[in-house]
Amino acid sequence: MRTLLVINGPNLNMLGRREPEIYGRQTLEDIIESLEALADIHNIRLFNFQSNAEHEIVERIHQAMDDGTDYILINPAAFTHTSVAIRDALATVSIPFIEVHLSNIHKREDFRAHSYFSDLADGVIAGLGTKGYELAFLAASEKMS
Ligand code: CA2
Repeated sequence: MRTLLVINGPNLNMLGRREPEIYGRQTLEDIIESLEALADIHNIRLFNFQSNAEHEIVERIHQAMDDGTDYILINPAAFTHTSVAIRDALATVSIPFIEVHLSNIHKREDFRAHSYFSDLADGVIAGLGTKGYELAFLAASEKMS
């Protein structure tokens, strides 16, 4: 059985409660539920992790080296545009990953257009809302098989 780790960065625990015009009405729990349903169908073990703290995300990525994680889906949220530390952690563990964003970061403020992750990622999905997570899951599932 393959293992997929889903990581969500800061403030994504607030999804569905604020700014629905940008991030939609679904909660993070809804997203994880739909990924869990897909994981059942595809016989994939799913780990789910959300944190508002950079060092916790770095540590969870380190842990992935020893817990059987084969693939990562990550929405680094605001850390997308700031975190060399999370980038380095992903490069260090060398686990392939897909970067997911709910909003189209290229259609927003200029500072959101740069990601510290995209050049390391297998793929990047932005602007498709929660559907982006499902599409990333399907791509990851194919890549792991
Ligand atoms: O579009 C995305 O998925 C982002 O990664 C979301 C981040 C943002 O900083 C990135 O530029 C793009 C922000 C996540 C904040 O989530 C909230 C959810 C509900 C209410 C307020 C913030």
